Amino acid sequence: MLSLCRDPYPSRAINEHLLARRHEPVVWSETGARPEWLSAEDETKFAEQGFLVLPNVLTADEVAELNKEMTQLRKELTASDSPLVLREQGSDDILSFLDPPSASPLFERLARHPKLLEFARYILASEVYLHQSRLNYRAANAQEEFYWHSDFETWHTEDGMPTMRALSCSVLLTDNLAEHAPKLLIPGSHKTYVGCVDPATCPVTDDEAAHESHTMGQPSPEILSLLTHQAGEVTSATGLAGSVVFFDCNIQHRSADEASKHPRANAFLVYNSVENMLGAPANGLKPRPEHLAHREQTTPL
Ligand code: 6CS
Ligand code: FE
Repeated sequence: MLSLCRDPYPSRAINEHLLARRHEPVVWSETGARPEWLSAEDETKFAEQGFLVLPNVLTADEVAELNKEMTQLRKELTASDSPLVLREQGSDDILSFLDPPSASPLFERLARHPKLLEFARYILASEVYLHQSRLNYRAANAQEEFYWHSDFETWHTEDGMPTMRALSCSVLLTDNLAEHAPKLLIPGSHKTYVGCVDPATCPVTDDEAAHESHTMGQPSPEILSLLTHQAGEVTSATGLAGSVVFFDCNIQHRSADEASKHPRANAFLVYNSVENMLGAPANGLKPRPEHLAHREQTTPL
């Protein structure tokens, strides 16, 4: 008897946007095993909203040390044509540096920060490894290019990540307050999976806000207004340098509309459960390179 292995989270090889119920819990552990520094209220906030801002995870000295390291890395990489360096569109400004732990013992140590690992192991109820990491730097007045999306939609479709058993940590290396054009989020949107049409086959709707440069994995304006209506608001994850913003892998987020006159930087670390190793990408896609989606470097941290 042939069993149809239907993908519960189809995307891009579909001819209209779709909504699917999330099949997995947000918090995989039993509450009893919660780290002593994580309050029941913060756990509930993460489960319900899909994100949590934890202040003062790093000391001012640790932040200063990481900023110094980041400046050094940016200097070394300015002229580099390495695929690990992503540049601003139309300029040479470095936008992101992929896999910073591979180039810097300081960022390698950051990826093993006890609080990050304790949170990830608790929420994902297993040992974890780094699926991807990047050092994001936004120069003052730089316009970001990310329209609404779920990272899980990319990681499931392009990297073959089976289930929603991964989470991201944005370690703020500079203040990230309202005036810094912080990332926007739709609270609660992590509970619904949005399958997106491929704009190449079905042009993105005339929603002028849809940023050209990042077109894959964009929900339709109708679905976005539904999710925003359910949430009651669009919010942003703000915090001072040294804070960590934890995100569920499936929360809808985008970069702010307006640029900021302040530079801002964060280390973005994606922890995946060792029970959720990458399989084949969807739709016959070729696997992305190791520095975007770890298939070999999967030793538990
Ligand atoms: O392609 C990725 O994996 C990345 N893309 C976006 C738009 N967000 C996070 C993720 O690192
Ligand atoms: Fe993203």
